[in-house]
Amino acid sequence: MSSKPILFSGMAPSADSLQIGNYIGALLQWKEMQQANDAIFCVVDLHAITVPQDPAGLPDHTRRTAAQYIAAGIDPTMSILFVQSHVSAHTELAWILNTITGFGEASRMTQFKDKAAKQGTEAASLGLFAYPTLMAADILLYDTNVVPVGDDQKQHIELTRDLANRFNSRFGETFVIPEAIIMKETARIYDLQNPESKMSKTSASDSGVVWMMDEPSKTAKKIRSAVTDDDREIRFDRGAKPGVSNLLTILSAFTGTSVELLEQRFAGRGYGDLKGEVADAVVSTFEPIRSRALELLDDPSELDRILAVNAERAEAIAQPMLAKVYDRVGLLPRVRR
Ligand code: AQP
Repeated sequence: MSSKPILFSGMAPSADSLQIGNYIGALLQWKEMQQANDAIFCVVDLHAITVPQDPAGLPDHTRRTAAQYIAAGIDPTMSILFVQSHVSAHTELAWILNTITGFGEASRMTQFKDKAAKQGTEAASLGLFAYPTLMAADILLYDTNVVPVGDDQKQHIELTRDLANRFNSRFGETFVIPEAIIMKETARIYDLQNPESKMSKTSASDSGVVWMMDEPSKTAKKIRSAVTDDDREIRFDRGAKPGVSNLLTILSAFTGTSVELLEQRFAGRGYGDLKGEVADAVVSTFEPIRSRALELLDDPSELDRILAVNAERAEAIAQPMLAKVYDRVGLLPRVRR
């Protein structure tokens, strides 16, 4: 690696396609940041199994997520793009971090409370509870300087920093303290049918989610059916006009035009025009990404080869860090015969 800052980020393979929020909130930024940083992008499959999931679908979800990273512009020869479970140091470091994490501080993580509430708190797993320490391990293994995340992840990065500082002061200087790069609230995309809720891969209903891997005609139809309001004015107002504001955010992200300029351009025009332009912008961006991802998925052994090469690159950094951590906490090294 060079002298550039080290960047780490990831997404969970929790569906067979990424959605438009993942693209705007993560992939688009990752693609821009991979030039100025030594970037490491992970498909965090071990995070995906912290909630109920279908084991038969997971390998496919994992390959499809990796293919979509590449198709959207992540270069797996420049950046490192790998699957979390392929590098065992992640779970091994997570265990060490669990031993220095307070039960009380882990209990304060709001994402756990939200995700646990979705499935009934009694049914929530210990794995879901320990999600933040696995995430801290993902980040700390690579001497990460920057972690681009949505603002919902801010608390997890704070915990990661606390754990790194705690470990360093208890066992000696070991970890780099990472900084969060918090994506702007304007980069948050809401469900098209329920514009008060965040768009999610695992939304209860499919009708408000725009998938990167959907057929263009399906995508256009969904956008044309987006919920708006009874008013006729095209202006950004998240509180009063969540649907229209969401469409403006999407169009702004896909065209690089500011929301203010879009408001001026659409003055006096109807919602149909706005939806039409959003649909055109999304379809023309997603269509080549979808085709490229399908091409990559047509040759799974080549995709697996890329992931294997990248797992080796990741392991070459992670394994020495884990060995250092084991040494610092006093674990007796295994002698290889
Ligand atoms: N609606 C969104 N708007 C902006 N950014 C979003 N991200 C997700 N949804 C939106 C960003 O995409 C990345 C995905 O991270 P993840 O897969 O680990 O989990 P997530 O944030 O919980 O994403 P989903 O799509 O909602 O997945 P599920 O349904 O599995 O929980 C993050 O960088 C996130 O900020």
